[in-house]
Amino acid sequence: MTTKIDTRRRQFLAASAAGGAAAGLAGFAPSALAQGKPLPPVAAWKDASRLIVYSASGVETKRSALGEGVITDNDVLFLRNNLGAPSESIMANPDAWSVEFDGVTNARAMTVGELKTLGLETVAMVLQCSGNGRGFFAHKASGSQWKVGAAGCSMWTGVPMKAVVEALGGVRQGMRYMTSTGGETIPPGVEPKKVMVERSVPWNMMERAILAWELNGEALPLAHGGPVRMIVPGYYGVNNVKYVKRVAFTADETGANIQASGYRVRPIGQKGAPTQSTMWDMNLKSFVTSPSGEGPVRAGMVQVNGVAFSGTSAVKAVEVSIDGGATWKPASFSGPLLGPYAWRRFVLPVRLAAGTYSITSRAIAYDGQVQPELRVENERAYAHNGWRDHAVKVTVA
Ligand SMILES: Nc1nc2c(c(=O)[nH]1)N[C@H]1C(S)=C(S)[C@@H](COP(=O)(O)O)O[C@H]1N2
Ligand SMILES: [Mo]
Repeated sequence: MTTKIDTRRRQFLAASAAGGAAAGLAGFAPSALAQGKPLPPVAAWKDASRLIVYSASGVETKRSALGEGVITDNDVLFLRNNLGAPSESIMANPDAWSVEFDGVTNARAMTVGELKTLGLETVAMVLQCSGNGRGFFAHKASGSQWKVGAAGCSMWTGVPMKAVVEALGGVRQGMRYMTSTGGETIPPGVEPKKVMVERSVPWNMMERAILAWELNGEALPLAHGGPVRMIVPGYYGVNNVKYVKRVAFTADETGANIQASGYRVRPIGQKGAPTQSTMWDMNLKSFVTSPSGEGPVRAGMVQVNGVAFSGTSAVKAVEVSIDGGATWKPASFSGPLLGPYAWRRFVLPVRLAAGTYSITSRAIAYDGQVQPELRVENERAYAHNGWRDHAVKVTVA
């Protein structure tokens, strides 16, 4: 895994060279009420007009709200909770929040206040739910029917896990996983293992992970995991455990359902099992954000704009098609490369006459991978990166 990280860093260097407040617990945002479903109280401060609310635990960013810049702002970043968020009271004194560390030479707890003395790093990272794109599958997989916006690219600031591990005397021999536990209260009468948010990733992900307390320059809100959150850049959303209360280096993966049977890729109709592939690294993906398909487009020059990213290999190039994939043209990058885990913005100017178009994009990575045309059918509708389903249907008048 160490060599993998090094490869990733080299790809990043190659890519650089080549490229150019909380509104109060009770307040529901009025514009959300107008749409039907209100924003959940924990996210009432968000911009409801630019979001799609599926439920209290699933809120998606509209395609158009992903904008044209690189950074996804806090007020439009998607929200996903597997369990009800903890009480706002844990945010009264964020520095007093305590995280227990285990599987290290000197296991002990540390407050956020102490973590802040150990190191500081900012990483630009795509946070994406494993089920982003589920809404394009035909088999009605359970869960929010996300289209493209269960993803955003933001700046996460905190302490490198590596510095924390060093302060605790190093990882103990034989520990193969880094296991993080969410700070939710388990509802009474429920077996903890069934609902607890506890995720294991390969132990040496601690070399790139950070414990973050800031999001895009603001104190990390409870909705996104404040007081402190595990951030594993390049990995799917679920591994980025919010309000983390324990980080343990463990010999085995956690037996919590969310790891053992949840977030496992398997054929439609099959149950999840630990032998199936788990949702760790994100695959290569791109999609168009503008035109968004949310309204008509005027004939003339149009800047086709979108995002491209991967958790395994840097994006080398992006191609755009305005005829549903029959022909492709190379796009150029329209934004800076903010590191190996950020997404890259691309643009292609096209002249569109009146008519209908299917506009889509496909990314090509440094390791030679090309974003596929089709989704891979699977029970929980995870990891959709097929360019055909992600196309935007546009009417030009
Ligand atoms: N403690 C905790 N962490 C969690 C979750 C959760 O329910 N509880 N959900 C996970 C999932 S499935 C996703 S996609 C991301 C969503 O992060 P966000 O709500 O900040 O967008 O958080 C992950 N971390
Ligand atoms: Mo997720």
